[in-house]
Amino acid sequence: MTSFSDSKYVQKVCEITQASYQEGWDERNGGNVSLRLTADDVSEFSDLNHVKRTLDLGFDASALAGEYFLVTATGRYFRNVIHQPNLDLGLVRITSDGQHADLLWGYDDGAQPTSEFPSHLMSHIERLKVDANQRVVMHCHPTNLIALSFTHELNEKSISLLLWKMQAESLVVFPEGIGVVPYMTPGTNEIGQATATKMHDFRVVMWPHHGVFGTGTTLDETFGLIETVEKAATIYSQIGAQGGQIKQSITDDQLRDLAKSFQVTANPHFLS
Ligand code: 2HA
Ligand code: ZN
Repeated sequence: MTSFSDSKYVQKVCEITQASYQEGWDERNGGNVSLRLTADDVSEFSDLNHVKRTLDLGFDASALAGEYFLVTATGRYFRNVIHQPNLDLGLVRITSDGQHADLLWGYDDGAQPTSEFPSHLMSHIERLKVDANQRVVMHCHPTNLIALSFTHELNEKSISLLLWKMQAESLVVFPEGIGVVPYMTPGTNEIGQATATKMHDFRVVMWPHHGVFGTGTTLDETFGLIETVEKAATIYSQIGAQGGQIKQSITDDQLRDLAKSFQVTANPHFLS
């Protein structure tokens, strides 16, 4: 029997948090990640039989009762996770009443899950309704997307069209576009609910003047989604740096051709 510390799950969360930090998206304690695991996934590990602590969730997560989450700790730094995963990560199991989480591994020096854990769980619940393979929620602070939330109207259609037109990959990677919630206080159940509501239609949601929430079936896919959104926002920033005059761009018709060619369905509310 292997120890969970040596698992591919811990390894991959270490890799992704470090990559996100290197991108500049996780200053200080910015950002958080959760990876959903099933009883089957964790059954091979010998060191998960003891409940170390029980944590209060502060909302009803009964839709996820019995599910496991490997999640970053509150106040900890993405920069450090790779060096001390047993301190900065924890594996929890949602209790049968949905009100608590049993800690089975990690948070060795007394840490707690991220302040955004309710938001993560609410997004997991919502994405699972549309995709049974939903596994990952990732929050971080990509600089150019945040900048865009100051200079551009906070309108899902126009931001999605803008990001789609910044590079041909965008529409292929997020054909549903990007959701946008109003500016709200982080760490609250209210922003969690607003984000989760958007997750019914989108896998990626902008938090204006703060960052982004991305979801997906794997850590690589979720990271790649955020990476693609941020790349498009970066190109927009660079256009500004080159004077801001757009002389030619991808047209709506070319977006339609792209969708057809890559067999994706562009959000019909944004591109008819
Ligand atoms: O984890 O990014 O939004 C720190 C944050 C809160
Ligand atoms: Zn944040």
